[in-house]
Amino acid sequence: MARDDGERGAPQLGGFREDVLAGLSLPQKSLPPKYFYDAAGSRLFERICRLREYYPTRAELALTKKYIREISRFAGRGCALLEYGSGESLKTRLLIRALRPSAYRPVDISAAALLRALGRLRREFPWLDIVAVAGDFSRPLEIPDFRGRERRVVYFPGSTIGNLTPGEAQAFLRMTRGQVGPRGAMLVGVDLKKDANLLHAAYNDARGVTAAFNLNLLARINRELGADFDLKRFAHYAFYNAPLGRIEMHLVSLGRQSVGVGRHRFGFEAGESIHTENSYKYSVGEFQALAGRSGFRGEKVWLDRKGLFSLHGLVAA
Ligand code: SAH
Ligand code: AVI
Repeated sequence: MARDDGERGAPQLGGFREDVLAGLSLPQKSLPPKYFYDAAGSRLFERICRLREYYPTRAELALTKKYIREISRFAGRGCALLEYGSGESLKTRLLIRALRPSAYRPVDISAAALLRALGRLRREFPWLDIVAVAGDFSRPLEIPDFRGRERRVVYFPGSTIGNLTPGEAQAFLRMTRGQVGPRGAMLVGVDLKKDANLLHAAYNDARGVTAAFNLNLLARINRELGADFDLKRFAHYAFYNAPLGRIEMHLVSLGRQSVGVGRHRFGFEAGESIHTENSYKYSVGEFQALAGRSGFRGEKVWLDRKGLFSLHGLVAA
């Protein structure tokens, strides 16, 4: 497995500490969602994907199964496949079976999730050239041996693009447009706008797995940065912000308190929150317009039977 720590060999922990201290110093405290995914966070996310209320994984899996022939005709058999935020590479296995890519390059910030996926992929596809890259896709990454003669296709499923702001999503799409070149393509999974009650349930599951996923961020800061967050004094809070078209996740302080992170202290008023994640929802037209501003043209779009989730096939404009 290749490891890319982003800043020329700087350890990832440096970035984590700086980002946490900077985020907790803002008037609206906030933490980047990429830090959810340590080994425990990746496991919790995999449990979220199997929850009754969390429809995106099931809907995307179902539409991928249903349209796999069209999807593989669009991407082209034998292409070189690069996946961002691959996690457990669940839907990817369907693509690999249908596409028989010449190479597969999964990229994820969670080394633990990548390693588990890698073992399974190697057993199931012993013929496939796989190099996993542990790194942060919000920074330039070196992808080993991706620029051969084959068509290059980037796969970005799961609506992970929704965790970026529209501006960040546009910059990310521009970067991938450069990576796939003029003959290349992109497959992007995008969660659709829908009834706010359905959205609310998906991010407030009855078993509290999403709450545990959210709170694990504080547990991780305690573990890795020597902080003293008292997890019982923070509560998971998620709601749909309709004007901005996004689910917001927060951790709300249950009382007035002060928390230490290494040598630094941060005060919290009762009810004050740390904003931990946005999950943007797009209509088909909104996402195609965003892709259009990023050097792509939306050529295909596949939806699940209930119209909950979309998979966009983008080509270079
Ligand atoms: N693609 C999978 C997982 C989606 S969860 C699916 O569809 O189910 C989001 C994934 O992106 C996680 O595995 C997480 O570790 C990864 N991720 C989040 N931010 C990242 C970043 N900045 N760089 C690389 N990987 C990231
Ligand atoms: C990875 N990402 C697309 C998930 C989402 O739905 O925004 C992360 C998540 N957060 C809470 N539940 C799931």
